[in-house]
Amino acid sequence: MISKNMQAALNEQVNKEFFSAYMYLAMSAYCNTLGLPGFAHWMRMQYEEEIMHVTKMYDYILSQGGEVELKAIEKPEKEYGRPLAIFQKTLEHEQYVTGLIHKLMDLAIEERDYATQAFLQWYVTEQVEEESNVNDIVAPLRMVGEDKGGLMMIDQQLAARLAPTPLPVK
Ligand code: OFO
Repeated sequence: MISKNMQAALNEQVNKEFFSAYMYLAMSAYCNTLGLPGFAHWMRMQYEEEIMHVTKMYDYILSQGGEVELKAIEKPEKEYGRPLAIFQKTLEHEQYVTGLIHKLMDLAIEERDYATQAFLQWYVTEQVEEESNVNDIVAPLRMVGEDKGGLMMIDQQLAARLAPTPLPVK
């Protein structure tokens, strides 16, 4: 069982995760317009990953006898600048989401809600991975700058990103 307060906070996070998915889908479309199919693919995989984050939280709310309330999703931007700027924006966004997850954890600790603390631990670990993955892309992008050959090489590497493992259907 979760408190009404925790239920509201988790529903808010579901909405934020949906926004993340929406933003990465917009970034994917934008990368296509830049002629960078590997970047577009990476963003498309990130979109899938965010949908998985949404679904996992949605399932948890229901498993705790809570009510899911889906809210309107904010419109993402359409353009994100050059490749380095796209991934800098991605890093900033993931750092923001990490902060949100930590706030949720603070609430779970304050409420002595042990089940939600255990549940959120998965997201805490996931955010470490999310930030590290993006940092690993920002670094070479800084190095190559606008060099076409360098960007093409990174594009090929990003094209190799695998799809996230699907969650079991409830
Ligand atoms: Fe759901 O981690 Fe990214 O935003």
